Amino acid sequence: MRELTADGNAAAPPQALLERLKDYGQEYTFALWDELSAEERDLLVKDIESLDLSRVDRIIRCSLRSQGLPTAAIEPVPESSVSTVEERTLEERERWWKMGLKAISEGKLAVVLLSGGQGTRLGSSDPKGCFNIGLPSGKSLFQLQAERILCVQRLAAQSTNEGSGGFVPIHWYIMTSPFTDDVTRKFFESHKYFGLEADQITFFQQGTIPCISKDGRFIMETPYKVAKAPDGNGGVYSALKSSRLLEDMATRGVKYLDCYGVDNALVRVADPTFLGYFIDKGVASAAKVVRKAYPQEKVGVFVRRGKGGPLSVVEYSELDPTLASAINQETGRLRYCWSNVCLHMFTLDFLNQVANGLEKDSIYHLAEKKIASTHGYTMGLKLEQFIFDAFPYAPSTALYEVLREEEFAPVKNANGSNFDTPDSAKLLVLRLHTRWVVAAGGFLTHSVPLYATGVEISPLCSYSGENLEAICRGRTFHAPCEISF
Ligand code: UD2
Repeated sequence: MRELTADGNAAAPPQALLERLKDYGQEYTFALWDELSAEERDLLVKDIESLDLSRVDRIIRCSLRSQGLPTAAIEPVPESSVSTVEERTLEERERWWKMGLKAISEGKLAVVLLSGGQGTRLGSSDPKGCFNIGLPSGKSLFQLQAERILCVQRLAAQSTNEGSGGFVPIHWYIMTSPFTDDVTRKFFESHKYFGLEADQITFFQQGTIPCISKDGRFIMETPYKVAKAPDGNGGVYSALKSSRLLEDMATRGVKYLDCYGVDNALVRVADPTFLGYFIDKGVASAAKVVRKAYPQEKVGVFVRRGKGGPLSVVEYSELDPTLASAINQETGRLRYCWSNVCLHMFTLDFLNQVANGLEKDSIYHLAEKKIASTHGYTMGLKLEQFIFDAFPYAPSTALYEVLREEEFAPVKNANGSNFDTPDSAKLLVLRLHTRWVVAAGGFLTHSVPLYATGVEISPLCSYSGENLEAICRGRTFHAPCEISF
């Protein structure tokens, strides 16, 4: 049924908008115009007008064109670029810990949480941070991370002005996407920000970008709405810029940003030792790395692009399988063994450079995904920037090895999958905390966590196993339990 305008003519699509769509080969988004009601036509026009068509077109063209082009030759990261656990001295660890706590007590550190991803692989419609991995405390990933911030704030206050009680809140910038924003804000509100001050948390949304077919045409989610997806965790740079939060950080006196992914049950948020190392090295960017466990592990690997080139990361979805399995004949280890685990540190100065520079780099990563469309689910492409796309712009990047059993417990797939599940993450947390209890002179009624449970230590008690003697020495703990103040 064609809608007619007041003067009896069939309401045609706005000509100027249609012409612009034709300039970009996207005019067929109006193909079903005649079948739309007046309200749906209005929604479609508003949806198309919300797009920065020239920017989106440039990104689509550059990204499709770069497909299959030979990438610069890659080489393994020189071992000299990595601070390994083995070579780190107790003196260094203690010095960096103190340096980090001092900088935190001066308000120089803020935290950026990347939490815009959809928990599709986890099988949960809620944001991943809301997920309860089944610890005795039942705490969500958001709560564990909030309490680690509370613990570091207290340690920082104690380290500088003994007993004066005052602490400097660590500002927590939480990036969401349209898919996670509302539920995330409500989750924090309903949990009273897990003991943090509401005004030390700033939520901001990353951008979205149309999903496309292989020939670059917008996929329509409904006859009057273009299918869109979050623009990748690298969307953090343009989101910080467009929300003017880089200025907000400067106003707060922030110099360093600890930037991490939400789906890691062992993440050491605002890690004082990592911060002290970062300050000591005087670099613009740094990343924690773990040794890759096996060739197909779903982690990016750090590489050097070309002789003496900058450090960058090749994502697991883009690494040639033969390179992933290549062995260093001298060491017997994987040639590409230093894994990216989405634990980054940047100076604010560098973030400003990237936020203004990366925008020109319109090559986005393409991921083939099932896209909800007017024809049911259709195979299409999502366009994403990755947070580690910034590393090649850094004048210097330092890599800081950490042990996966202490700091990397990914929560990616639903229980029942072979790896990176809530159960595997829970076990990693319980095994680590069991070691902490024993090291502090405590006893357990079982030596290793039973499959279902074990002994958990609240982040409010201990950040990385310190200060547990008074609580644990000589005591026996029975699983399941959470050791808290
Ligand atoms: C990420 C890393 C990978 C490795 C792995 C380890 C990237 C691009 N890849 O792979 O190298 O470190 O984690 O677990 O970092 N996110 C957003 N917005 C988005 C997409 C993701 O905020 O548009 C967040 C997401 O909420 C999570 C993090 O980024 O906190 C990584 O999630 P992912 O699922 O995109 O990356 P993954 O697990 O494939």
